[in-house]
Amino acid sequence: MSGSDKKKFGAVALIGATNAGKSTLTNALVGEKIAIISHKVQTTRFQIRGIAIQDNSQIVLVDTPGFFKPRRKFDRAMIAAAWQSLEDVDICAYVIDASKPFSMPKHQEYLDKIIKETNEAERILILNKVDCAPRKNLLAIAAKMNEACSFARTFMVSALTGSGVADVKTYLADSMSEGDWVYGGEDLTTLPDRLLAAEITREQIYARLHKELPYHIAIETENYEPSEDGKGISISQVIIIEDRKHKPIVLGKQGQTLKIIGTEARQELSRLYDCPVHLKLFVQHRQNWLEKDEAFLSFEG
Ligand SMILES: Nc1nc2c(ncn2[C@@H]2O[C@H](COP(=O)(O)OP(=O)(O)OP(=O)(O)O)[C@@H](O)[C@H]2O)c(=O)[nH]1
Ligand SMILES: [Mg+2]
Repeated sequence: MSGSDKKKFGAVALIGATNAGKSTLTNALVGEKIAIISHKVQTTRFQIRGIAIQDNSQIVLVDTPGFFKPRRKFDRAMIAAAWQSLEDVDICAYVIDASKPFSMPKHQEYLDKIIKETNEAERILILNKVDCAPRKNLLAIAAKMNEACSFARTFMVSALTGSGVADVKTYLADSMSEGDWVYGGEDLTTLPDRLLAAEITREQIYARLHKELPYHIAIETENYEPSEDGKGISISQVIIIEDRKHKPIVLGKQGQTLKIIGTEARQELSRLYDCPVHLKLFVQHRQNWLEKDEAFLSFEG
């Protein structure tokens, strides 16, 4: 094998404020939807590893819960998962929503911690959402951020349109170290199917239910097995609500809201797995559930 044919492997954490577009960018780099996305804040609840391949490199992309002011025990576990991602990655990519008004003090707080927590890891800066940010703002943001922290590179991308994403992927692939691939060439994520299926339903809940409600809801996949005819997958899930009052809202008039959530989730799962999917959803009340230890999704893949 010549030098340039040698396999390369490494990991990259995407961190930053909630809603910056980390999950959208993870999916764009992987080339498939493995992380759920929403216009609401606090969507990603635990580390999700996506796997991308470019040339001889296998890149593990660690998508993380975005930073926000934690209020509950559950919130604190989410933020801790984001910081933990820096423990074993080669590159820390700090992602910013460049279309939002820029506040250096807010970023400085995160940067100080990033500098402290990234021992060996290289730091890169990604200004996202350039499709709706004025160009002169981008240059000013890049200059201020680079004054505050030494980034090896700064990228300007739109994870939504894909603009600039290929440059990031090429840079990451080139930066990986020589070494065997840890995952199979076909693998897109380390997320178990049951958990991915629960996430897809949660995404529909974020899209359909308003205001604060999605933050008080969790999904558990109770059953995931080949369907009786052997041609597809049969899934049943519980939508866990913390407050009894939320039940009629999740169900909707004559169960219509739940029906739409189920249909959309089933279609998405069927597309992802490329086979028919039967999905049954139940709603269950568990008081103060998000304050309990078993609510924390401590999956490590
Ligand atoms: N216009 C535009 N919108 C984007 C872009 N990237 C992401 N978004 C939108 O921004 C919102 C948040 O995207 P996510 O990928 O869920 O953000 P996140 O950083 O993973 O958020 P958390 O999981 O809460 O930390 C969604 O509505 C996306 O469609 C982009 O490049 N341009
Ligand atoms: Mg996310």
